[in-house]
Amino acid sequence: MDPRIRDDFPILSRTVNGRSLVYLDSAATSQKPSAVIEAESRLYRESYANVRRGVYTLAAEATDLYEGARAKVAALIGAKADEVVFTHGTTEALNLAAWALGETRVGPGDEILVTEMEHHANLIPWQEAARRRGASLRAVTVAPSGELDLGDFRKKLSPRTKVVALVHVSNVLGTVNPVRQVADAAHAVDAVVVVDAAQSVPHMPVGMGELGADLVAFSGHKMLGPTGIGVLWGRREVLRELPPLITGGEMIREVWLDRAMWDDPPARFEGGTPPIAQAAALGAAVDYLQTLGMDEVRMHGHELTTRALDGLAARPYVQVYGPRDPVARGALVAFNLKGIHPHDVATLLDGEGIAIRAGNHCAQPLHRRLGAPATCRASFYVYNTADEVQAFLAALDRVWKALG
Ligand code: C6P
Repeated sequence: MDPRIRDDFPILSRTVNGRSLVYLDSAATSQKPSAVIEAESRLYRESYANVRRGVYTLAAEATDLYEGARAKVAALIGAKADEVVFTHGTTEALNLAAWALGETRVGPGDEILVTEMEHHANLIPWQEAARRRGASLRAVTVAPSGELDLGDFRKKLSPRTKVVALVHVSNVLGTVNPVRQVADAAHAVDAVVVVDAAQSVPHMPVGMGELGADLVAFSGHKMLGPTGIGVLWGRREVLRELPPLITGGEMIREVWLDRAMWDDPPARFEGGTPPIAQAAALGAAVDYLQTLGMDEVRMHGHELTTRALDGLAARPYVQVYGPRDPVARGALVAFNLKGIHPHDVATLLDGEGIAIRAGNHCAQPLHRRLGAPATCRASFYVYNTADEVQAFLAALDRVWKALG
């Protein structure tokens, strides 16, 4: 990756605590290039109106930008535009999936299968669906290697399984799960496959055809786009059979006083005024990523993660979580400094202008399995450099010297 792209990200030129900012928390949310900031602001300045409602010029322009963003997202993930539902983020997309599948596919005695490495966003909606429908929730074990225990998955998958919901890339372990393999087995028992792609779509080429899932969720803000917009992609036949979670304006075909007829997807799932400027900005983020090339984005993440993993492995005071092989990983590493609380590590790094995340990363059951209530996590994106990884590793040595 050409390091000159850093100039595209205004925030990277600021200092934090008197030092140059080293932002290593892109798994939480990514920074934004000027093109994205400008696209959002331009829509408000030049073409702002509500979408899909007005016949006047501004409304048509705003609608074109909104629908244009949908087409760009679809192209990025190898999908058709009408399979892309805009939501407010991964969490909302997964709540929609869990609610709608609960209504249509899950009943008393059925099972929903998740994994122990799920972010709460892909766990709690399924707990609720199971509770509401009198079904049970089961979880595939995570092996000590940080990978899914596929033997356990095969054992737990049965004709009672109606939904298999799993994360593509774990936001803690970095593990890249074999979604295709899981999906093929799940489809063999007629289960619907839902994938949380919040940490994969921003970092690697992900084609919906090859992935093999039925519903896939991700967020704009982790892929250089703004907050407040996300995506639920669904196979056309699957989306068509699902009821909406949010009802109201613009998601209906016809309304009577006592009933209503839903519109077709994606409009069916986009009740109310959608995130219009955010969609335009997400379109700009997709353009930016496409210009870099998703293969290049993945390679860069892989390079930095390899450096970080090598550096951490060389430090006996560090415990790393997740697969050792960087090829089996997304662009993030969770770790602990032995005997030191992760918040202390993150606070001392912040003193040097280095931003990492510390905590349970919204994955408490996984942390319980790891035997660590919390971890530190460094995550990388297109604007990070090898020098920053080096600065981070050197700062860890100073933390260890101070507190170890
Ligand atoms: N993980 C992290 O620091 P939202 O907040 O809806 O955009 O995304 C939720 C979400 C769902 N699944 C995975 C795998 C995720 O990583 C996230 C967001 C952030 O790890 C914030 S907790």
